Amino acid sequence: MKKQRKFVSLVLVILTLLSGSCMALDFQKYNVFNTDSGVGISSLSIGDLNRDGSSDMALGWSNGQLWRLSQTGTRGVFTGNWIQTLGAPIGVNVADISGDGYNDIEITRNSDGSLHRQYSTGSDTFGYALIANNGSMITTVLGDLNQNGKTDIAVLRAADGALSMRTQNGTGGFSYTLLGNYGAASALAIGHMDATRDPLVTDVVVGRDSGSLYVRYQGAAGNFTNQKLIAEFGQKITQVGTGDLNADGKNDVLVARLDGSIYEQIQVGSQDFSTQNLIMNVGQEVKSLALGDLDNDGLIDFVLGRADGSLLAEFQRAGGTFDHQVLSIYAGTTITSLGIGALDGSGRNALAVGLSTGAVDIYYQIPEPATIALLALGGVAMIRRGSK
Ligand SMILES: [Ca+2]
Ligand SMILES: [Ca+2]
Ligand SMILES: [Ca+2]
Ligand SMILES: [Ca+2]
Repeated sequence: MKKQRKFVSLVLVILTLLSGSCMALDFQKYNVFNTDSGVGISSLSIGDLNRDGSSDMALGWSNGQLWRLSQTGTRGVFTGNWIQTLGAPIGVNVADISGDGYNDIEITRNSDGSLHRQYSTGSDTFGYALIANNGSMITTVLGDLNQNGKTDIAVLRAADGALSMRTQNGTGGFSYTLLGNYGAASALAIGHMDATRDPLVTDVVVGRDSGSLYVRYQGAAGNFTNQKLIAEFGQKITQVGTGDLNADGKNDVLVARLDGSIYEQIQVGSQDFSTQNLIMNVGQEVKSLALGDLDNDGLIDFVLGRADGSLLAEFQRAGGTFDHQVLSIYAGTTITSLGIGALDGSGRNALAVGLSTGAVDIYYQIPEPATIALLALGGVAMIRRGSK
């Protein structure tokens, strides 16, 4: 009798899990790191940094320390290593920018706009150099900007909107090119923004403080003279991102305006982003934004950190609609940085969140229903054997 009740309750648990998972995605939250007290996380970026094939994280601290967190074989457990200190809040990006096939760390220092690098020199060693000094705060994005398959650096200086690129020469050096000036601007993204062209052609998106949104299209390799005004938003564009937001195979532009309005500019044809939709208004400034497929259904989602510390996920569904989910509320805290990537051995994406309190939290997807059912069936079989 007792064993039968156990079996029935197990079946009920399975049914509950299955029905619950249809509505909202469940996440398992781990606090994986904390800085020294009083020091915040200013940035994070995901990528393999110790050449073992598993993704790690570069972390920037608000006091300028650079750390790397390496994934272990256990979900939610990372090893932390200090790399260097640059004395002021820093931004970090992980990608191969030396051209040897291994990920490096690109670093920007907010106080003077200086651009630095730590090149991977071994399984867990790095070599430092200053790349350039830009004089005041910059935003940078990494991507191939001259159609040679090697990752370059796009640089936007906030104060005067000077947009430049540093293209890597494949042996660790960079060539500098000024692309244009935008006045005050800090929203920058890159992407393949004209689907009629070769996929290697990457374009640059700039959002100005005045609210103007531009795409600078790449013509011949590394030539960005062709600029198009896409839309006017009437107030500061705080964040931009690129990705296919309606599953038609063409990249679109996601825009966050200072008042919390989130828009999409849909690519409707070659160099044509004339369809604009307001996706939502979150009512406050968006402090951080990440695009990626957070639920592994093949459709690009986005996650944002609102000024009041709310962590919101928008899951793309068929037809280009979005399911809204509040993942957490970090009251009184700024969500400074977000990253989407595979951060355990499950092969499924997770969300990494960097906070002004100094904490780094990771939201892992709980196993999908099929996996739960298989595990549960194993459990049922064991109970049956035991009851004989
Ligand atoms: Ca690794
Ligand atoms: Ca390149
Ligand atoms: Ca699209
Ligand atoms: Ca998705």
